[in-house]
Amino acid sequence: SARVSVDAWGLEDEDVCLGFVDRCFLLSADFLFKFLVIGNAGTGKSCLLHQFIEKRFKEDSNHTIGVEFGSKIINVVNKYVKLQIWDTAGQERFRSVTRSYYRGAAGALLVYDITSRETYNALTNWLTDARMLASQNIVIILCGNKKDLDADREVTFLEASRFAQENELMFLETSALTGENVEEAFVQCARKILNKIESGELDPERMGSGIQYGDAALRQLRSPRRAQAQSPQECVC
Ligand SMILES: Nc1nc2c(ncn2[C@@H]2O[C@H](COP(=O)(O)OP(=O)(O)OP(=O)(O)O)[C@@H](O)[C@H]2O)c(=O)[nH]1
Ligand SMILES: [Mg+2]
Repeated sequence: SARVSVDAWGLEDEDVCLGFVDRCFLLSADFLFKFLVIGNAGTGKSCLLHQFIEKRFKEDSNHTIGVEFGSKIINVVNKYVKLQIWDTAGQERFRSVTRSYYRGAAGALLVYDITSRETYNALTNWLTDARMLASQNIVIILCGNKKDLDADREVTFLEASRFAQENELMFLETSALTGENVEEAFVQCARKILNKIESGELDPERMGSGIQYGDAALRQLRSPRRAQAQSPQECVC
């Protein structure tokens, strides 16, 4: 079954849960972006998400079963952007479940482990899936995680940056352990999406864009001065 329960909300039904979550998001943000975190098992996807949201390392992280969910508001180029982030299981046996979450994602972190060439070699397959199942326009940042384990490195920075360039990906090496470049990865991806919206390359109103206007943006459209005075404070929920 492709259904998952999202424990944080205590809800079993995926549609009810997502509807509820989306309404909460839209109260305070200018935009809502749907994000995915994908890549082989054990590369540190859940730890990256945890570090981004909680600002600390997730000790004894277990394999993700299906999909987990997190959200955070960030401020990028004077816009409040709510990221709705789906952290997927890397294990092959969950692939059919996780694939059902790709649809309509605006951005993705594609994660490999710099100490494991196997996880790097799998990137092409993950990319094909993301572009086919999410959207051709999905903005992807490649994250070479476990940067703190430089002594055990199996993939050089140069090699991965060439791969990123060839495949039109942004690229950072990150460490979910130390927190290095973790926030940057999410923010750079969101900034690129905002740039594409501003240049007209991405249309938030297109079905399946993975982007929604938040209430803040709608308020601004109706009453620009009032909305500016009521800019939301940074909050995390
Ligand atoms: N040294 C180091 N270890 C890390 C880092 N990120 C994750 N780990 C470790 O790598 C292991 C796997 O981390 P997870 O975040 O659970 O991996 P995952 O990609 O979510 O795995 P799946 O859910 O099975 O797909 C754990 O033992 C973590 O402690 C990092 O940046 N540095
Ligand atoms: Mg995980």
